[in-house]
Amino acid sequence: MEMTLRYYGKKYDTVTLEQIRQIPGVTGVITTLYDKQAGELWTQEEIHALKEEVEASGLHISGIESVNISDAIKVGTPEREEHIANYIATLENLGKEDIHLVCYNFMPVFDWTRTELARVRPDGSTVLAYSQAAVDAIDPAKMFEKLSADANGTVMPGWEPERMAHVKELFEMYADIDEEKLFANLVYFLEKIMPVCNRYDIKMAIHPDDPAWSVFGLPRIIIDKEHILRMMRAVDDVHNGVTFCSGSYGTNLENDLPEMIRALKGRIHFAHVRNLKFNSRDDFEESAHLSSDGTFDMYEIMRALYETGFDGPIRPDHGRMIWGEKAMPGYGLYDRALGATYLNGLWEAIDKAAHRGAPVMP
Ligand code: DNO
Repeated sequence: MEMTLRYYGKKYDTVTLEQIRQIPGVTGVITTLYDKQAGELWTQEEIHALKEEVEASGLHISGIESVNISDAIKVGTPEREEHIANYIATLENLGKEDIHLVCYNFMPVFDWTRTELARVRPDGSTVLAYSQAAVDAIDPAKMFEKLSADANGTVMPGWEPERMAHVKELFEMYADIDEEKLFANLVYFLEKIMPVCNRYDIKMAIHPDDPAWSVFGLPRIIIDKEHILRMMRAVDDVHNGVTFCSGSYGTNLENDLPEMIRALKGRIHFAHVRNLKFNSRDDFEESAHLSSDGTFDMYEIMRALYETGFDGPIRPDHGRMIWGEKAMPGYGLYDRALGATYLNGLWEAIDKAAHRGAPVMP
C-alpha cells in the first residue's frame, strides 16, 4: 500500500506539492492534466512535464485520476472511434512515461452528485452532503448554479462550467441509453483498450457511481457487488480493475464494504477511503475519516484491504473544510492530511498485529 493525495496541478489546486510532501507517510500524488477535455489526446511531452513538476518536489506520480471518458464513448455515437483512438494513444504515452494506473468513471452526464458543498456540522466544519429529497426537488440544469456559489472559486471535477452550460443537450444524448446499453458501451471501450493496457501494464480502475443509484433518471451501472463483478467477468483481464471508493459504494447501506473488498481481491488497483455519516437512508454527509465520526467501520475496511494483499495507492478522500481553510470542497489540505495520518495509523496497527508472534529481530 502506498499513501497518496490527490493533486489537481498548480493552476487549479489550492494545495501545493510542497505541502503534500510534508504529510507524514505520503509519498505519491494522484494527479491529472485537468485542462484536458474528455476525448482529447494527452501527448507524451505534456505527461512528461507533469511528471517533472511532481518529481521536483520529492514526490512521484502514483496514478492518474482521471483520464475522463467522453459522452460519445459512453453513449456510443460514431465519434467514439476517434475518442477511443485518442484514449489508446494517451495510455501509450502514459506507459512510456512509466505511469501504470488510470482511474476513470462511466457515469452519465454528472460525475459525482452532491446537493450541498458546505453543510455545517456541529463542530463548525463544513462538508459535502447529499439529500435525495433535494435531488428530487431540483431541475438538474439548476443544480450547478446552486452549488457553484459554495465552490470557493474552484473548478469541481465533473462540474466544469463548459460542460454544465450544455446539461440539457447532455441529457438528450442519453435519452435512449438504459443500463444494458451503457454496460455494452463500457465493455466495447474496455475491449478496445485492453491490448495497450497489457503492453504497458496499465491498470484501469473504474470509479463507482456516486451515489450508487440512479439520479435524475440516468442509468448507473457501477453500484454494487453484483454489477462490478459482472463487469470484471465481462472483460476478464487483471488490467480491467477497480477503484474501491468506500464513500461511493457506501452511499448504499446495503453494500457490505469489507465483503465487497474481499470479493474483488486482486482486481482493486486503487482505493479512496473515507467515511460518511448517515442521518437517514437517503440523507448523508461526508464526516471526518475516523470511524466514530461516521457510519463506517474504517478499521474493517482497512483490514479487508490488508488481508486481500492490496498493494496499490490509497488516498484519503474528501475531507471536511476546517481551520478556516478555503479550498476546493472536499479537497483542502488539513482534513485530508488528518485522514492520511489516521489511515496510515490503522494500517500500521493492522500490520503489526498480523506479525505479532513473529520473532523479534535483535
Ligand atoms: C470526486 C471524485 C470523482 C472521481 C471520478 C473518477 O471527488 O472521487 O470525481 O475522481 O469519478 O473518474
